[in-house]
Amino acid sequence: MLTIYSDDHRLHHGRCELIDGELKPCFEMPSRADHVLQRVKDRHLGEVREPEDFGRAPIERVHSKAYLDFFASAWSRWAAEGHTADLLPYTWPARTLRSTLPTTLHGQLGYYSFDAGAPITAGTWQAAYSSAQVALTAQRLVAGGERVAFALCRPPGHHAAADVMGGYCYLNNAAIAAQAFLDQGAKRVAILDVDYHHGNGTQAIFYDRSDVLFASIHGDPSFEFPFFLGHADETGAGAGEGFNLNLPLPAGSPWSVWGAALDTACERIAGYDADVVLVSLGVDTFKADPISQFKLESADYLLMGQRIARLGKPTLFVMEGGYAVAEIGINAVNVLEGFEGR
Ligand code: Q9C
Ligand code: ZN
Repeated sequence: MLTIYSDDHRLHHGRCELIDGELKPCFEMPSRADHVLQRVKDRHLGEVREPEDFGRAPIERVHSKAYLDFFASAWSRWAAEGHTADLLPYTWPARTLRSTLPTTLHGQLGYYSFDAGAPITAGTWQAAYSSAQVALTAQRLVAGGERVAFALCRPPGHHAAADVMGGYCYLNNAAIAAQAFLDQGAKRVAILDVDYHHGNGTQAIFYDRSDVLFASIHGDPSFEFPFFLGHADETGAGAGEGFNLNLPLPAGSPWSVWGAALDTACERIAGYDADVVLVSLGVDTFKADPISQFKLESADYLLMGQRIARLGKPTLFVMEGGYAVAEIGINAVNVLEGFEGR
């Protein structure tokens, strides 16, 4: 299978995040993508290609223009104030506050984010823009007849909504690719989100629509980030009622539990008659992941890929999370090798 990859991901390297009351080096780091790319090469998965540039138009099909303008210019506004440290939000329009767009940089940053987990550095916009182009380039290949492609995206995307960043995510690569399939003539796209965390951004983007089925298996938000979305009773709204499936699982879930949820998700997807399946591929379900609570083993990822292949659909894998850096390549590429029946 073809892999799309851009070195531009290196332009995004946040310094630190707040974990348990301490500032720690960002778990979402450049070496993550390096390890995945190295494993793709070591296992001879297939050709690795640079992304094409489809411009901002396909990104604007998912994200608001105002949000993109803010994100693209935030670092230069920050630097113009004389700052060199990462730009991080610290005030959000929660209940009791007004959610009108402020004029100041920090006011706008709070308005356009939901947590302090998405630092903006000098290269963050370019890295996120290229990550979206990686997804769009892989999307074109699948739309053009490839059975499968792998978008080695970094930074990840599934926590980002139409005008909100957070959870290490800025542009929702999977949603942008899904919308591109629809804009090129697909009638139905299924998104299977296997990242350990609920894909709150992707859910929010498609929640009231029936042309995208969103199915997610994740740590129950009753104990896990993002806490405020991802419950089983979120089934869609309006025309989208019945086209959102959340399968929250308890902490400590091993493959026996996780794989059963995957069967449930796949049965729903099989009944949807999708033209294409898009997989938000996070491997932070791994037992050794430093910020997660599931117990999948490396060999389980082969089974994951095999099960997804049984859907028999054109499939686009989009890289999301996974923070056990030493094993991220093995686990991610195991899904792809399992899919190919290797
Ligand atoms: N105590 C993705 O996997 N906070 N994002 C973790 C741990 C944020 C994960 C805090 C986790 C975001 C794409
Ligand atoms: Zn995750």
